Amino acid sequence: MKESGATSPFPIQAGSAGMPISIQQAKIIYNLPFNDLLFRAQTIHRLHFDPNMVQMSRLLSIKTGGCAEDCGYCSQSAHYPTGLKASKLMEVERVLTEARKAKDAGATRYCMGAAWRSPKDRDMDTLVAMVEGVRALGMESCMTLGMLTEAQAGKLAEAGLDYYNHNIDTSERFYSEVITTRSFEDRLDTLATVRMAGIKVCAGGILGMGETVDDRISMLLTLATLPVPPESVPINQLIPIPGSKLEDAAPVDPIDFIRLIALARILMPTSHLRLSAGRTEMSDEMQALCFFAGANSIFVGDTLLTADNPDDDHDTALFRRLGLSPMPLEPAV
Ligand code: SAM
Ligand code: DTB
Ligand code: SF4
Repeated sequence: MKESGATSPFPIQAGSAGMPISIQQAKIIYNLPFNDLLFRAQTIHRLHFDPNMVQMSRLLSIKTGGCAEDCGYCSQSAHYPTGLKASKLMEVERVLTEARKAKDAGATRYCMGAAWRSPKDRDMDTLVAMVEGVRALGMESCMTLGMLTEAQAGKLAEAGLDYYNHNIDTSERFYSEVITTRSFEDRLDTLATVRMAGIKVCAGGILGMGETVDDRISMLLTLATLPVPPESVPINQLIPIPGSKLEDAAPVDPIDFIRLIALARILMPTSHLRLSAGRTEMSDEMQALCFFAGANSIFVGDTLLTADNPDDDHDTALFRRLGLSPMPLEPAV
């Protein structure tokens, strides 16, 4: 049996690294019969990854709440009455205690997030100590701190920061519907600064904020056509936060979500694709289809930054049911 001919306008590798793809082509791929789309995504996935291995990251909010930005989805923005209590930057030892626990629970990457528009220079030494401490534990380090200057990115790179997370969140067109205190261009500028500093890039977005399917595809194309595509691509399903601007946003159709994961895998064949926020609302069957479509990374542990995530027992059982294993760290070169 072969893939239905009428729906195969492009070779299986269309859109993979080095082959530019238009929004029209991406839409045709996105709209393929579901089985054809997933078959293509899984075929590409297998060229680059062990299909039964999933990378595990653990998040910690090192500075929570009171953020000056007005991101409409966020529990931590000072612009919305979300009821979240703000706190100061955590002490290094507390962060490292939590990182040790995450390592013992199987996470290989430790992601530290701060509710900032950008870090203050006076906090850089503390942040550097956190990165050095996490790396000394033998874990990959990741930070997400908002916009960075070249000097700040340089300091984090020198400390050994492996990844910087900075999401573009949605399409350029829809961006200002979600956030007004910074621009899509600001986001791309920071991504370029991070790349120039030699830090690996983690950049993705959120589905379920009221955007169209075209917005979602456009977001993926922006990521896939960066001068170097992100090594890590988190795809979040909106966790509607009571009090936030997007508290009543309509949920994403699960099939649309899985289609987008498949398209992301086809457009960014060698990136780690993370099934990020929103897994508590996804059935095991939906997550299984996301893994089949090419997702190969998750956040583990019962809390993301401020919101709930499936607990370890649930994920362990899910991995057992699906025959998945934690992806080991690649040996450092
Ligand atoms: N302040 C930094 C920044 O905005 O880059 C870092 C932290 S911020 C919480 C990291 C990312 O988490 C956001 O860019 C967004 O994509 C995701 N996120 C935040 N709140 C979310 C929610 N309620 N549901 C889904 N994803 C969310
Ligand atoms: C990403 O794309 N998702 C993570 C991480 N990068 C920093 C954050 C998800 C946050 C979910 C809402 C919360 O916990 O407050
Ligand atoms: Fe602040 Fe980041 Fe939340 Fe936006 S997403 S309000 S920048 S913590």
